[in-house]
Amino acid sequence: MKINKILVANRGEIAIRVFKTAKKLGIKTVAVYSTADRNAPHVEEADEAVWIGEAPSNQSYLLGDKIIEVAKSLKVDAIHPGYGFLSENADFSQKVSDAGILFIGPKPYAIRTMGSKLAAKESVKKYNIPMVPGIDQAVSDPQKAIKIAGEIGFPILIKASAGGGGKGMRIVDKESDLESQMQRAISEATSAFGDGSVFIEKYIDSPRHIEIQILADSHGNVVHLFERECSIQRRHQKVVEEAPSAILTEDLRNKMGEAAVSVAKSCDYLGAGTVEFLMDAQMNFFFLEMNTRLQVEHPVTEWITGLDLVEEQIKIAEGEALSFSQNDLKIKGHAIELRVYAEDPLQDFMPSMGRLTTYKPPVGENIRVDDGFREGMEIPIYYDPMLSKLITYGKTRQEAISKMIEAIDKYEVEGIETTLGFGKYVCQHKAFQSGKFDTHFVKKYYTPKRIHSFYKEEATMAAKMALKLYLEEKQKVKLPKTEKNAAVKTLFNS
Ligand code: MV4
Repeated sequence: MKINKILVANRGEIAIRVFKTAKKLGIKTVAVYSTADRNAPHVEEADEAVWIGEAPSNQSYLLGDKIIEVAKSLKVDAIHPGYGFLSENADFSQKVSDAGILFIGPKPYAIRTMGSKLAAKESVKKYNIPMVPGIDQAVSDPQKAIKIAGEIGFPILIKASAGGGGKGMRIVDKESDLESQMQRAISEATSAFGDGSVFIEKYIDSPRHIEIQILADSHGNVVHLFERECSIQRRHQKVVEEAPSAILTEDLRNKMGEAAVSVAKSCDYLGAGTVEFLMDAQMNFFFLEMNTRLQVEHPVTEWITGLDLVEEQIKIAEGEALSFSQNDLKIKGHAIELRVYAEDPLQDFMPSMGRLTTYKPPVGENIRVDDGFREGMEIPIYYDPMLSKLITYGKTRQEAISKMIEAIDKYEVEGIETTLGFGKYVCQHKAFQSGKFDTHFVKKYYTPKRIHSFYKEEATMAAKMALKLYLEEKQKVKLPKTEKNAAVKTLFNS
C-alpha cells in the first residue's frame, strides 16, 4: 500500500528527520505539537500541524488515543513514532493498526517480547546466541538467588525484566549483600515499572557497548547493517557513537551480525531495529537486549552504508521487499556522532536552560547536523535536553575524528551551556583516539579537575586566536607586512 500522508508522533530533530525523507518521497506530512512547541521548527517543517495538548508529555506527546484521532481526521495513512515517547509502546502500535493506519515499526508482539528482558531471553533460546552467564527466570527467593550466584560467581548483576537503559540494575559483590540488594531491586522495579520481576547475570566488569542495526521486511528478508559502537556514555546517556567500531574484526562482525539477524527472526521482527551486545575484554560478545525503534544514532549507519533508514522503514511499512541482500552491503569509511546536550559539563551536567542567542551549526563537506532548534529559541524544560546531533565522516577513523574536532570548533552557540567542549575533550583523548576504551571512559577520564584545566586551556587558546585575528585586522592597513608580523609575534608570545 502506497503511503500518501505521514503523521510523526514526536517532536524536535527526529520529527524533522522523518519529514525530510517523507518530502523526498513525495509524501505529505503532519506534525503534532504541545503548547511549549507552538513555534518549534518541526511544526514549520510539516504541511499540516495539530495542537494536541499542554507542555508535559503526558498531556501531549504520550496521548496515543488523541494522536490517533488527529491522524484519522486528517486521513493519515501511517504514523511514525520516532524514538522515545510512544515508540516502544505495544498497545499504541496495536491501536494504530486497529484504526486502519500503518504503524511504521514492528508489530505489537515484537515490541512486547523485546520490552521484557526475560521474554527476550526466552524468545532467542531456540537460536544459538551467546548470552551472559545467568538465569533466564525471575527470582524472588533469596536462598535460590544465593545458590545461583554461587554457581556463576560474584560479582553478579541484578536486573529488572522490565528495565532497560540501566534502570534498576544492582551490582552485588558478595553473598552477604545479596538478600538486601535483591529486595531493593524488586521494590524499585515494582514502583518504577509496575513489574517486580528481577533476574541475575554475571557482572561483566568493563564491557564495550556494540550494537547491530537490522532491517526486516514483510517477505521474510532480514539483513544487518553492521555495528555501531556506543561505549562512550555518561550515566547510561550516550555521548559519542561511531560506525564501524574501532576494534571489530571482519569475523566478529559477521558473527555478531548473524546473531542479530537471529534475534530479529526470533520475534518475527518488522522494520528497523537494533540488537545490543556487551563485549568483554577478551572480545567475547553477549546478547543484551533489542531496541524496537529507530535509534538516535542511526545517522552513523546511514553514512557508512549509503542508505536512508527512514526511507527503508517507510518502504517496509508499505509492504515492499528490501531492494538489496546482505552481500550487496559494504562498509564505506567511518562516521562519528556527538550528541550535543544543553547541559553544563562544569556543573555536573546540570541542564542549562535559556535562550539560544547565537545558534550557528557548522556546514561543510562530511559534516551533518540533525537538530530541532533555531537561533533565538528558548530551550523547553519539559523534554530531553538534546540540542542536536553533530555527525562527521571520513575515509578513515582518524579523518572522521579530525573532522569532528573541526566541526566542534566551528559550532557557535551562545546563551546556554552545551556539551560541545566535552565532546572535543573525548575526541582529543588518547584512549579514544587509540580505540582502547570501554563503558567506564567518562568515569575514568572526566574528573572535575581535568574538566576545569581542559576548559581553561581551551579558553586561553580561544582568547589568543581572537587576539591574533584582531591584530591582523587592525594592522592590515596601518603597517607594512614585516612590522605587522613582528607586532603580532611580540604580543602573542608575551
Ligand atoms: C550489564 C553490564 C555488565 N554485566 N550486564 C546497562 C544498560 C543496559 N542496557 C545493560 N547495561 C549493562 N548490563 C552485565 N551482565 C553493564 C551494563 C552497563 C552498560 C552497558 C552498555 C553501555 C554502558 C553501560 C554502562 C554501565 C553498565
